Amino acid sequence: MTITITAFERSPDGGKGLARDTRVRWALEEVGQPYQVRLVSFRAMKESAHRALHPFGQIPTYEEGDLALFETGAIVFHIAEQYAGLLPDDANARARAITWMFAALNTVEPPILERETSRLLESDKTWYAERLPLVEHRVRDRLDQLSSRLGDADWLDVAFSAGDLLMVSVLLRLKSSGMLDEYPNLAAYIARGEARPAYQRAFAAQLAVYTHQPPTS
Ligand SMILES: N[C@@H](CCC(=O)N[C@@H](CS)C(=O)NCC(=O)O)C(=O)O
Repeated sequence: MTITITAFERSPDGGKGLARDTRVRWALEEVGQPYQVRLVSFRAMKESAHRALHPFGQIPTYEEGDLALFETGAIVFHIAEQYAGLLPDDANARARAITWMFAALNTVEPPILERETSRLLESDKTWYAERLPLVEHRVRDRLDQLSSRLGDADWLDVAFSAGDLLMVSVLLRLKSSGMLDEYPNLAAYIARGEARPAYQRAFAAQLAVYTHQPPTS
């Protein structure tokens, strides 16, 4: 059955791979499943046809036969359940990998997103300079904890899993912040993720969408 995902027609990150379709592309590349991409504009994302797939009018979505999914975590989990390569067979190791998926999206990503939102939408506010260090402190708290837990290991559990895929994807949001320089083991962990051939293919595919389009006036 053909798998179709949605992605930005024009990603606001200019092809840095931070839009969440990259996570889904990466998961599909890891399990070796071909997929099609339907590009959507910001306007189309808010229209009823897309909202039927995604109630919040966002990307990515995932369609496969009668099944339509939204929420990257759920999509990556579905892919990991359907195809071998992203979750271990051992029941306990599998449960731990799923735990890391939730940890990436529920515990580590929120302060990182808060920092991004603050920088993007609040920099003109009088209280911005006072608030940003507080927000960055919350990010560092999580990075400290994650860095301690990872230690010298290559991956969060025994072998690369969907938990690492989501954690690396979340941490990549901080790449341009300079904050990761304080955590050499996390920087190396992200680099290991980025070096995976499946990530490289996913990154190249999302970048091609951007570079193949003429710039807007
Ligand atoms: N929790 C959702 C978040 C989806 C999300 O924020 N998508 C962004 C792109 S990465 C989007 O569509 N933004 C445009 C908008 O919200 O209007 C997920 O993980 O899929």
